[in-house]
Amino acid sequence: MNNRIQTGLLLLALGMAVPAWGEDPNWLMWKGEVAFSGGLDEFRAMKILPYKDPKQKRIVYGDMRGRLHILQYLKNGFREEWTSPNLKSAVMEVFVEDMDGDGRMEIVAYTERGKIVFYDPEDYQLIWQNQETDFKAITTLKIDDVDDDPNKELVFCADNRANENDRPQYHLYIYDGKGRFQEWVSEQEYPLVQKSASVASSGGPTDLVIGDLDGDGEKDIVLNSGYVIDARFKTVKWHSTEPFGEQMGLLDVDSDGIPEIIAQVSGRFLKVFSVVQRREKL
Ligand SMILES: [Ca+2]
Ligand SMILES: [Ca+2]
Ligand SMILES: [Ca+2]
Ligand SMILES: [Ca+2]
Repeated sequence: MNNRIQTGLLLLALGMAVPAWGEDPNWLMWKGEVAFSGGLDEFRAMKILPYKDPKQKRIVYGDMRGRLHILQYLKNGFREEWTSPNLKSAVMEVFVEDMDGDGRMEIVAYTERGKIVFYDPEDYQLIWQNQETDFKAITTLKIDDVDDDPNKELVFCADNRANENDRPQYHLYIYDGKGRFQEWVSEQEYPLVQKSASVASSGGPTDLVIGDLDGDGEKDIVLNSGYVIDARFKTVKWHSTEPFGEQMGLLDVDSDGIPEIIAQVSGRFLKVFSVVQRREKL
């Protein structure tokens, strides 16, 4: 989760107005012509798409039928400017990031069934997509710079079982954002085990956040299944027996210079976890 979204989540939690991705708060108001409302600015599969001409307003979103859409705001409202080919399963999330550090943004999206695509936001050409056979599913993905090279990385959890009939095997992956190759995959599996009344069900982690959670100067990857993994050395820093929540943000609530995990459970309630103290902070 990037800092802007973390800030947005916090402000939302505090009941304050949420700025639009940290940019000009009036941006989303379309100068009074059209207003976003409800949870739109929290949606993961919808982003504002900057344009060379800042007067041009565009939005990119992915739908659950597997297509990306780009809307352009003209005088009288939105016009659909482009639709992607069918990506074959629900779009989980859309990002607008400069993955290779060349100063130009790319549209990055991933689907429920494990397809990752990069599109050029100027001419809408496909820049890259992964092999269809790579993954059975991707359950969460974030973009951050977690190593020494200046490119951004894709950090994600994916089910890489070979056959549909095998049990799911959720591993953590790091892909280089420029070369778009696999830099690392965890040996360990990271399932999310959820216990309700009597049954325990297992799936993949549904959220991850990245930050230095123990103050050693190295970024850590937090999976909502309860794992904190050093992004450089790939060691497990903490395994909480309790999952953290469905959605997470990072905030230093006690001003010791090290952020805590703010986790949302049951769709709205917040818990705070300290990685330093390896426990829920009460
Ligand atoms: Ca770029
Ligand atoms: Ca990097
Ligand atoms: Ca650390
Ligand atoms: Ca702290």
